[in-house]
Amino acid sequence: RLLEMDMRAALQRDEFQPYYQPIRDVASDRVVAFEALLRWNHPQRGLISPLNFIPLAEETGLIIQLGELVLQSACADAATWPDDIGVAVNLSPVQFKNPNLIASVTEALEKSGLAARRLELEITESVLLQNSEATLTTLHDLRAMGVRISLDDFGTGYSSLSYLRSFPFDKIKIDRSFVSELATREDSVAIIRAVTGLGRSLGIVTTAEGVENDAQLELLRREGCTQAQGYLFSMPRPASDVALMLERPR
Ligand code: G
Ligand code: G
Ligand code: MN
Ligand code: NA
Repeated sequence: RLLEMDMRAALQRDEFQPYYQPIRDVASDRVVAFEALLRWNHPQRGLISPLNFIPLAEETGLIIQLGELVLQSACADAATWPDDIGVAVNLSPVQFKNPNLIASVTEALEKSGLAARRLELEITESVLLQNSEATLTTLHDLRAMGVRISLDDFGTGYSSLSYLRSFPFDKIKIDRSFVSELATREDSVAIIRAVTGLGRSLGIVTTAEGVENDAQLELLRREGCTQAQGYLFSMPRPASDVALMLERPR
């Protein structure tokens, strides 16, 4: 079992690092961004998935430090990439409630010299669950800085559509559960069609997650989905492999 103590020690020993997974433009087949996905490189257990430590990090508040680390590293790494390549960072609802968030994003951009438009922040519906004034103010402040805001895991929460009215998101990330069932379920095709249509009407980029094969990609292309991400292109890999992922997109 992982303990708070282990996580604190691991932070000291620098065992956390973001991995990167490419996001491709479907029409042009080009890589347009990378999503930062946190990994714990444990000396005994090897790579630990965030599924196994983010909940504890959120309970203990360590997510603030971890989130800071991801944000700073992702901006610093992205600043070394070609300047038409963006970087997407996941934000926990706990981070989002932290009054220091705006300052921390500002600092990450200033220190790295990364243009704000190259940073995308991914939030899930749970951030909007309270739909509080403070949440919306923070989103608008981030947007005013030039940062882009994505709605992650779209379709898995409660009332997704109302969230699209509460804030003008730049991007909708279609949850991978819809993509994985494309070959076997007619209704998944209908859902993908509806969401990409919604994106087009609202002027919001749509990104399909969890794309694992060519049949899925072809269908997404046919439905006019803007971007695709998944094992078909690459697993998440360390920053040192980004050049390779750009050079050899498949
Ligand atoms: O990369 P992987 O599939 O193991 O990620 C599992 C989950 O952890 C996903 O829901 C992903 O959004 C989340 N996650 C990955 N990296 C981060 C991070 O840096 N911060 C937060 N809050 N969540 C992350
Ligand atoms: O919740 P979020 O969308 O941020 O999580 C992304 C998660 O999806 C990461 O844990 C990442 O490792 C995982 N992932 C990325 N591509 C694929 C894929 O093609 N198939 C599956 N099953 N998982 C994927
Ligand atoms: Mn994400
Ligand atoms: Na997702």
